[in-house]
Amino acid sequence: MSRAKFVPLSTHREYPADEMSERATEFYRKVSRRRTVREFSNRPVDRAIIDECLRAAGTAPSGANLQPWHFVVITKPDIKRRIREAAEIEEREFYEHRAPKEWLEALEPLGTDSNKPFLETAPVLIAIFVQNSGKRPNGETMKHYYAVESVGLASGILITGLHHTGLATLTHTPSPMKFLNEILNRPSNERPFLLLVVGYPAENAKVPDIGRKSLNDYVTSF
Ligand code: IYR
Repeated sequence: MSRAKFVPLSTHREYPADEMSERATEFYRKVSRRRTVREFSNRPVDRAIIDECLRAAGTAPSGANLQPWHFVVITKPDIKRRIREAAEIEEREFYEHRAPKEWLEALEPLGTDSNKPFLETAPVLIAIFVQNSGKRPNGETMKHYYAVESVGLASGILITGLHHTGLATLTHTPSPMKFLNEILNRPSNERPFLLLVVGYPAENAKVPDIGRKSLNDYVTSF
């Protein structure tokens, strides 16, 4: 016999058809204003806002509802400095030796390099970890299914929530990021997924002049 327990779906809302298209357009307009920002102000951000956005992230769908994510919120200057130092070591290696020419060419329009001052300037860093396994209540280890996909979905909601709130983000992926486990004291079943840089853009911040594909370039229909 199944041990599944069901409750009525009480949270779904339906809207009149014209309101549905307005809502879709309004949401698209809102999210299309998001830009990845690399120049941050040092203005502090209210921790309660970060927590609320993290609550939103925690609503993401996940494989078998195992919610295989962990978020570390970093605001302490000495921890940010250690992360910057470790990230820049990896990034120098990446830009000077490890990255194939093709990769560097793909990055050219973004104007990135191995200097990561935003890791200290921005008021908040959120290190996002994937838990490849977890613990049952009895302490046994259990596998997490679609863990990476699930954390990707949660991260997308987090980025969208922060943008909706009026904050800017940078999805930063120094590679490899194992140093985050050491600095942040995370266990070995957790793998760093993303280092999200969060804050207000610097005054007169600039972003690369790059575009987005149009719908026809990334959608086919049957
Ligand atoms: N991690 C490096 C390189 C980099 C890689 C990708 I893929 C980007 O979209 C942007 C940068 C860096 O952060 O500079």
